[in-house]
Amino acid sequence: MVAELAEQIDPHGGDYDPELYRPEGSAETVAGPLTSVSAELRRQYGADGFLAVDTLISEDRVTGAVAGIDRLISGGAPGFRGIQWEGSVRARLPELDLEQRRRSVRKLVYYVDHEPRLHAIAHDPAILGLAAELLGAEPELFADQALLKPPGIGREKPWHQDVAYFDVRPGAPVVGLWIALDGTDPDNGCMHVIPGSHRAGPVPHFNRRDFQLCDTDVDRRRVIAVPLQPAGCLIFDGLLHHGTPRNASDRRRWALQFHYAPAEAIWRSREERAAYKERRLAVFGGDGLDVTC
Ligand SMILES: O=C(O)CCC(=O)C(=O)O
Repeated sequence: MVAELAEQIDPHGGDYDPELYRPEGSAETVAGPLTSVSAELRRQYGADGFLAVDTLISEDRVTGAVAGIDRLISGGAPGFRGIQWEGSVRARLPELDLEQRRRSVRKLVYYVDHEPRLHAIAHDPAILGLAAELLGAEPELFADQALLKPPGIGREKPWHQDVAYFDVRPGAPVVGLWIALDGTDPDNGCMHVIPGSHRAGPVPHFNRRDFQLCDTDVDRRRVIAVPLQPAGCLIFDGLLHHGTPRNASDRRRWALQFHYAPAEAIWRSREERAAYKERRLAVFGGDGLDVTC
């Protein structure tokens, strides 16, 4: 059975200047698996706003994650509705066969409670331990995504700061983990970051090709690519400027993304959420009313 074709079709996208993703180098990776964050790595994370780890999870976990995503896309998890399709397949969607549909999904959201293999990664004690060390507090998972950027049609994710999208307690630290399930490089849309950009704090975002930084606010001279092998991971501060170019290759580029914040920074009531949202819109801009990363 194929997952129900809900109306979650990506409304964003558009042409962009390739100079926005002309890296001046590639990130150096830390050897994994990483079981704790040394003082030196913590200093590096504080200064750069990210750590790139060459191998964070096991090969079995990668295989299981790919199988889990396949199951979600194929409709094997009754009740799961978190699929967003690439906008460019809108007209052809009803005619696509299963394999074509797999190559047409842009992202999956809020799946951890529908797929045990993905739940196990997001709640792995080693990963929670790293998040705790970087947050300086007990972490809580508050957002989970799989970003599939299909070959040929996967669009750019413009430069942004993740906390511009999240209603967490204002000023609370947020750490994101972006785990590659395939080899990633600039051609298939690997992560690009601006080291140290998180230190300047929140920057206004605007609805353009997505909810994003203004292209003229991107410091193009300091862009670094973060190519990763499968099981590699970018661990990054929620304020870090980052983005990914389109997948111009014929290769798959699947990734998981998990966001953690201190438990006390997660909203627990509608009133609390409304207050956090109001503050977020005041800081990052009113275009961000109903955005998802
Ligand atoms: O995986 C990507 O292409 C971009 C992910 C990202 O930065 C996000 O969704 O916030």
